[in-house]
Amino acid sequence: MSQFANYIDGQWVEGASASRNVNPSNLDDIIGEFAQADADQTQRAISAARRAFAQWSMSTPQQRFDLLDQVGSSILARKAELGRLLAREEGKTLPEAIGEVGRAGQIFKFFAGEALRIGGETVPSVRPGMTVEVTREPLGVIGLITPWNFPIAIPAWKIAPALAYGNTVVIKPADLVPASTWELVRIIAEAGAPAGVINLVMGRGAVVGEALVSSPDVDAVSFTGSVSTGRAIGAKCFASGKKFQLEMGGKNPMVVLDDADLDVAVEACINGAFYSTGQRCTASSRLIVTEGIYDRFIDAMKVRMRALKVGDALDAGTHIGPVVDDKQLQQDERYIAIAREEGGTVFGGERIERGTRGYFLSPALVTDTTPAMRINREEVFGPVASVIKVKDYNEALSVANDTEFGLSAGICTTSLKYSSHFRRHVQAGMVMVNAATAGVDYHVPFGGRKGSSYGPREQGSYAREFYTVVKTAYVSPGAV
Ligand code: UN1
Repeated sequence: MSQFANYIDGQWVEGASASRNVNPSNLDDIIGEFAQADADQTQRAISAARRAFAQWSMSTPQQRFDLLDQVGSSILARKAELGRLLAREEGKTLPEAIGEVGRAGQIFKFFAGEALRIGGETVPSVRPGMTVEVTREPLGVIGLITPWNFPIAIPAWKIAPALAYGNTVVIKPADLVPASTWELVRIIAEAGAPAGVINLVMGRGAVVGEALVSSPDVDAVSFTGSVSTGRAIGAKCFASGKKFQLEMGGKNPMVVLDDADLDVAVEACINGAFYSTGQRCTASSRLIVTEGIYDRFIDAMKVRMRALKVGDALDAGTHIGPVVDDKQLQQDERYIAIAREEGGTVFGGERIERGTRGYFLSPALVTDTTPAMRINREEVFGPVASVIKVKDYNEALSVANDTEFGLSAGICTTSLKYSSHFRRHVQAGMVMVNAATAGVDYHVPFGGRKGSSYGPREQGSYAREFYTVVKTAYVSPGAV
């Protein structure tokens, strides 16, 4: 069986121990043994990143462009193979996984260009003879902590801007799915990143994550994951004076109005709620439907849901892969049970047997729910969507905003009036009109409001807000 090592200061280093990466579609398929770093090894990675920062922060935009562009090309050239690995370790379907790898490649291409576009401003001073110059500088050593649901795209959208703007990186991928990030780091190393510029420390949050957030040598932490972990990380970063950025949960509403095109609405809801096994922080988990279309919508959803094939992520024709692991499967089932106890009616949501041992769950639609029920307040992170019936647009909007989250929101309507009003008044970082709440572009800002996010946006040119620091210089010609 393969052994996958940590990458520290330009060297592959065995971990203090190892952990097994298992295919959730087939528990007999072991992807490999992955090194587990301890606090000491994590500290060595941080020190290496600190040493490398001196040079990398002074590298030319051309050097950064060349590295990131090469990484992007290598990822894109290996899209099919890396997609297969990703589908095997995480359980999203092969087309979804290949799509995610493609997105990672494009992100590196985008940030290669950004390295050339850092720029700055020169502003006339209010004082005679003085000039003011506003520039951006790299921040330092960035600690990255990434989740299991996008094992290559999320590491890519944190590593690429970090390096493009002259920072060095220590990344801890999710313990459950380290293989895709391991391959990504190998690609970056082989593309010629100098020793210490990128470091990989795999292992548990309580050990590696803890060492990253508490080290005084880490200047900033970018985290994507759950609300509880994110808040704990934020508190520790604040206490040790680090800059931090948190992308956390969602309870994203999808409003379906009477005037919606029914086919468009059903497709958007099926995709947003159930694709990628609903394991996206952008998933449409609350379907808010006005009464005139309600019955037709529910009937059409059930017809579409019956036609969805749940199965092995690698099988052609699978629409929904397995749940990522046993713990998540139990959480999905617990929420389905809670929804029933609170008065909901559940369609689907059953464990399914397939030819292999895996975590297969049919998609669940919970009707007869009210906004106060836990199924409408807490993130499940599985193929489970609830439906809330409302009278009209106004009630739909107020239910949509009745949540502590604010990541993504959608509306299906043919009305310009309602779609315009919704775009302006829904409290979310991203709004989709006649499209799923999940599945975003790679070159525009990503992030949410309220309890979903903290700190500047990720992705697109907005990423520079987090990955650089601004310097304001006052320049006088001196005595003339
Ligand atoms: C998408 O919907 O395309 O963890 C991306 C997540 C998000 C990424 C979603 N950070 O689900």
